[in-house]
Amino acid sequence: MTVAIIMGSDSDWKVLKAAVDTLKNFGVDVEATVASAHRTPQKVHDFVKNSPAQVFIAAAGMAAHLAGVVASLTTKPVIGVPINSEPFKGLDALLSTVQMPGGVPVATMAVNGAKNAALFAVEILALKDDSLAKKLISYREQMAAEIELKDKKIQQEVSL
Ligand code: RP5
Repeated sequence: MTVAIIMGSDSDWKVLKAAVDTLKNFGVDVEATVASAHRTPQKVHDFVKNSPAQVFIAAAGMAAHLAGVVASLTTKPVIGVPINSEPFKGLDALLSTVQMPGGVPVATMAVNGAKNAALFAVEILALKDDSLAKKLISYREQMAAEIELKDKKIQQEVSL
């Protein structure tokens, strides 16, 4: 398994599915599990210590300590995804995830930024994988082409 996704609750899955889909589209092996820094700390510990993954994505909402705890257990790159939840709309999770003490970094994405977490993981893996690097270039080119199409449609609307 190349990328491991850990989410604090099954309620986070609706956000994390985008990360799994994106990684699969790039042909990257991925596994995903529910494990909570607060509710199942031993499971988080055992999972991280036993995982062969090269990159971890850790996602949680509210007092989101999961990514930080995962980072404390490994020297592999950890990408944090703060999850939007009531009543603070993800700001609580964003600050809990991003404000790591010096020495234990977490690469924190936007609130609900699961797709970018997957892309960032692919970028890390692509440093040592030419075929993944080429796929990333194609992905960016396709994205730019789609924007150009959208721009053409707007130009048509404007000139009507
Ligand atoms: C966090 O608390 C989870 O990551 C989730 O985002 C949030 C709410 O969890 P549930 O009450 O939905 O299980 O630990």
